[in-house]
Amino acid sequence: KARLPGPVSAAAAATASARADPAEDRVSALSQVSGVLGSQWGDEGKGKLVDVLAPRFDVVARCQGGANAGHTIYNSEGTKFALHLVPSGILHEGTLCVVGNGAVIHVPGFFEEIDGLESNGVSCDGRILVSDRAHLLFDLHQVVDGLREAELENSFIGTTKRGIGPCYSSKVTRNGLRVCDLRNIDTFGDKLDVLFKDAASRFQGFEYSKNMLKQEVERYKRFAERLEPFIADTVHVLNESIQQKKKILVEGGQATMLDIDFGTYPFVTSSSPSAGGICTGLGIAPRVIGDLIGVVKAYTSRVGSGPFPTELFGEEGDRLRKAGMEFGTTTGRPRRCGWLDILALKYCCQINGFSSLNLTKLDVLSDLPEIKVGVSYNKTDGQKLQSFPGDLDTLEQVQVNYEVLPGWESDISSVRSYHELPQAARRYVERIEELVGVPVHYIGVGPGRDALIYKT
Ligand code: 2SA
Ligand code: GDP
Ligand code: MG
Repeated sequence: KARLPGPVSAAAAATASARADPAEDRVSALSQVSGVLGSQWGDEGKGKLVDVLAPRFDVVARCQGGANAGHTIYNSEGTKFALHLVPSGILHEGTLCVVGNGAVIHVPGFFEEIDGLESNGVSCDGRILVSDRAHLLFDLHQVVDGLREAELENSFIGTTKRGIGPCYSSKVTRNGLRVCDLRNIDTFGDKLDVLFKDAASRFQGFEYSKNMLKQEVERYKRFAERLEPFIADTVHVLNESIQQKKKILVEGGQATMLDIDFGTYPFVTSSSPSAGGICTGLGIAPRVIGDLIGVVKAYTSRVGSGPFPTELFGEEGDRLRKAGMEFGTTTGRPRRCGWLDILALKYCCQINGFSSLNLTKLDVLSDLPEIKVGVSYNKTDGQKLQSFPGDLDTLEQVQVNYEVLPGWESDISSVRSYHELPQAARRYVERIEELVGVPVHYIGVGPGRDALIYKT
């Protein structure tokens, strides 16, 4: 059975012993329920921050998305881990990891991920809870994802083909299967048959036979047994933990610009990666949520299709992609790269009410003689837009107004304190703070755990 957080908060103990360091004090001061959310189009480096903060929390919880997410973290020995559904607190023994009701679970992929972690010496036993209310994502959803993308031809979304959209579609259609359905395998087959038939009636290329259904049910009988120790009423566990003054860190997947409501629809994911997704995806009340940290790359990347006003093409884009090693953590796809977009970032800050920002990958800009920042958009008629447009036709045609800031042209990857950063780098950080109106508390200067500056 999974180990629930004990009566004495591990995070509180760690907090007490960390008091001597003012940077650690900042982390210790984070609210009982805090969150780390993406504030661009994903891959800002959320996983790294969660891994760094996790020792100060009792629980790390995912509230939305599934194995489309790719969170790359490194342990203190420099071993790389690419996490998908498992929360980025898993490397810290004292942290309980929760996958909430708002996430979608591909059970075979989940076990593959656990097996990979275990073979790298990370014990997952009793350390991960999966919500009984979370929806199950089947291989058939992944097949449908591929068929949908093919059908869209040139206007494909550029999904990760992990079945995310089709699984959330089943959820909203109300014929989806949930983790708790694994406990009643007798009716499981009938329910799964409905999903198979749905897909077969919608897509000509979808193969389906009674034998396939039978095989899938048999497979899931075995999975049900292995999954049982992970299954919990996570709404109860999380709310009890809150009552017991345990600290909970929420790990967002994807980002607000990919949010089903606020993102560049339809080029979005099918969940709510912004603040609202925390309540619906975990079953905790809005009033318990305290600090939300927005993670923002010092430039911008996007993987998949859709508008990207500050995108750089040719050599400039290639340079950022190479320096930032911008390739999908889940699919390996090259990420599109461009300048930081302040209008989009301000929009994300409004939606989420970030208390602070983690500016990541500042080191990637080190070679540049000058750095551009997109500060506003003009419409085709020359009028300045007052807010981030919801209408894609408008967004696709905007002209971005840039501010040009001097680069620092020196390696900052070993800098560990804010005042040691070159003046131009500090100017860049402070200009972002001025433009957005939210303080930058953390600055990433490399992928490793230690490559983080606490701006106090
Ligand atoms: P989906 O698969 O239905 O969620 O795809 C819909 C859009 O959401 C984007 N999306 C992502 N964007 C950035 N990073 C993601 N995770 C992986 C990573 C992506 C990868 O960490 O690199 O490996 O390619 C992620 N997941 C979903 C997706 O590109 C579509 O634009
Ligand atoms: P996430 O999805 O937001 O967790 O981000 P990903 O893990 O998909 O992508 C971020 C990539 O940047 C990963 O390979 C990280 O190891 C790396 N990274 C994170 N922070 C920094 C940083 O400050 N500097 C550099 N150079 N790399 C970073
Ligand atoms: Mg990622």
